[in-house]
Amino acid sequence: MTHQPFVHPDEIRARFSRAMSDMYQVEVPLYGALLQLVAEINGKTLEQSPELTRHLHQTGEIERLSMERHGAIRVGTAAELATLRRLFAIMGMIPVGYYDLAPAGVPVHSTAFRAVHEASLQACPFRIFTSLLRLDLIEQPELRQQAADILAKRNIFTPRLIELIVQHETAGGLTHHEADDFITQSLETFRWHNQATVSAEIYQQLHDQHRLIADVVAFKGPHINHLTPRTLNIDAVQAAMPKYNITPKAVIEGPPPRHCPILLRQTSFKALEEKVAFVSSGGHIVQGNHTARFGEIEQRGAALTAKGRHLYDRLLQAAQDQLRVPANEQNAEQYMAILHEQFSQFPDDYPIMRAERLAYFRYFPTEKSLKEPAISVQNLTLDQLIEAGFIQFEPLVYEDFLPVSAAGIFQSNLGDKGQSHFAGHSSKQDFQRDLGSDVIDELQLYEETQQRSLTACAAALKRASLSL
Ligand code: OOG
Ligand code: NI
Repeated sequence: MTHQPFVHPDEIRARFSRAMSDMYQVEVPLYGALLQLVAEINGKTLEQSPELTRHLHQTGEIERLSMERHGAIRVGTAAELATLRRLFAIMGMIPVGYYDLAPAGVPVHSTAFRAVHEASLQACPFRIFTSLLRLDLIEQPELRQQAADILAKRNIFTPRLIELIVQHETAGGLTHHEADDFITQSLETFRWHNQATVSAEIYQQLHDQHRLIADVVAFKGPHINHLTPRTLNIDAVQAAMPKYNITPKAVIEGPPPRHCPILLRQTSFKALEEKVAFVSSGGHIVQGNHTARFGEIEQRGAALTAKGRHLYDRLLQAAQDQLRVPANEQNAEQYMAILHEQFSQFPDDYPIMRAERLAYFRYFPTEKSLKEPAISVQNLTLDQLIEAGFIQFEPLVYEDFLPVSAAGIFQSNLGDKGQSHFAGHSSKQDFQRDLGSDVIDELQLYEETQQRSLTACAAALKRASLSL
């Protein structure tokens, strides 16, 4: 018997990411318009900034820029979440991080399925922010039970997709033919359905409890609710959106603009009102609307250490406390001014951020380290090697999400009214039990990538090791 080679998970992920983007452009044409705007502004930004262009070449990010995006879905049951984990594993996407959004008034908790090694991230950085609805936060017991019953009846995966997941688990990979089939079949899970699975009355009850609950419970599957390309200048895209007839949310989430970007800045266009058919118990169709799907953009910066993240969280909280009310159209300018003021306390210079251990970096051997006799560098520390021009460094890109920002994105697309927080306790354990595995600690991943780059520098300098 001849052995068919397996397709690399990175390749399946890259193809899946493209297929999702193609499908979403057809489903939500405004997302296509947003992509064009982002590509135009990325092009201009690169022309105007040779320093940024050099940095993107050095780290290889230039090659992943146009294919970079994330998406988001919301599921209703533990079984759905656990099967998604097995589905995403086929594409090398592993659950990283735990995000509890209940304190911000969104009844879900979430993880991000993504590649974890820098080489895989370089091949395709596609991530899916995946939320599990917390039915335990629905107040009325009857409605809670009704929602659970509706969810228990649906099956969000095609039979062939389940076969392929099992095939991957038993054989250890998918052949070309199977991978093609997998992409076609998995798109079915994330497709939009313009027919609800419930009557208009039940939809309304779910909606009155929380719009998000209706979005998860009333439909056949976890439709992709947005996709997000990476922009090099989020302020420019935000400002240009209205000219393209795209209405942006009031403020950009995350840190203020900086010379040395950190973490993640995000903004979105408001979710569209879409026609939905509801089926009454008598079997006739009632037309209605549902608002859930939107487009988003993100600008990524340096991954922060626990210390840097602590500082970020503190300054963001201080800015929000100072504003007193949630940021909106009326106070957007004031909020940005406050944010700017607060973040003057966060060093905006890579060498200082490195010296103060606020961010993670990747280290590269320079030309000089390849030419000079290795003997002269054996006893130098990392700082001395940098000083002497043997090693250079670049910030490591943040590959994850931010709970406060995510809540802001959810909120702007769910309408601003509604509960400001849920009292239920945070439950990473429950989430991991439902997922069927632990989530990976993202800081550990950044630490490992940073260390691998130091090990590569040590090898180039013919040294046994090199540490911070
Ligand atoms: C997810 C919102 C969070 C992000 O980029 O922070 C998110 C959702 O609306 O389902 O995608
Ligand atoms: Ni998003």
